Amino acid sequence: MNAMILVDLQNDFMPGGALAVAEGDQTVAVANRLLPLFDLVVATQDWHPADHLSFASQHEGRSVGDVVDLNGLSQVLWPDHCVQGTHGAALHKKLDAAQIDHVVRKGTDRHIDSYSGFFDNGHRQATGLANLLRQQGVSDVYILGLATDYCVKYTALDAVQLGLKTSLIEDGCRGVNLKAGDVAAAIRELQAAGVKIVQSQYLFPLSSGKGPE
Ligand code: VGL
Ligand code: ZN
Repeated sequence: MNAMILVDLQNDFMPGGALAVAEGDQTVAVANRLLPLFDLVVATQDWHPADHLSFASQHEGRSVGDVVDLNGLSQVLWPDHCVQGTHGAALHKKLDAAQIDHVVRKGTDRHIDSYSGFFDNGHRQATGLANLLRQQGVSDVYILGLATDYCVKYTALDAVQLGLKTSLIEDGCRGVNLKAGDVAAAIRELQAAGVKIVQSQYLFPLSSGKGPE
């Protein structure tokens, strides 16, 4: 069983959003084109309470981009984003929602961030995504979305660690690049961890054995 994991294709990560990722909206067409290929499609949604402690606004004297200690974990401070129930937290309206089988929400606990779709940043709580994939007999996951250097990266690292055959669809991802080179470094780190880096044009049809793979 193959599953597609769509990471955080939400308005706040799109151009004009609160935590805009350059060209973030270009990932949506890639997603829509690929969705029919998959047995199961899961979308993650960053889903924060309004007072989430990853927001710089919750820390007096701190600014976006600062790094603080949050309950023993290093935490980058972000602008307020993906607040539960807001337009910014909604999935992009052009994403073909009819093809999404499950939505997994993360980052709901004020006290800890959750970049990965599987676990919070301290690996303390699971979101249920691993159980869902196991129940459905998924062996292979293909990941795309936002942002390459944060939520996509940690979702892919957890997937490999869980024993899933994991591919990252590189052209279906865009990154924050808080520091120049962050995206390239994330790709190298994923590759070293055993994630296969693929391009969407070579995924069709998924199991033909054709193409460069
Ligand atoms: C993300 C920063 C904060 C992401 C979410 O989706 O990559 N990045 N929250
Ligand atoms: Zn977030």
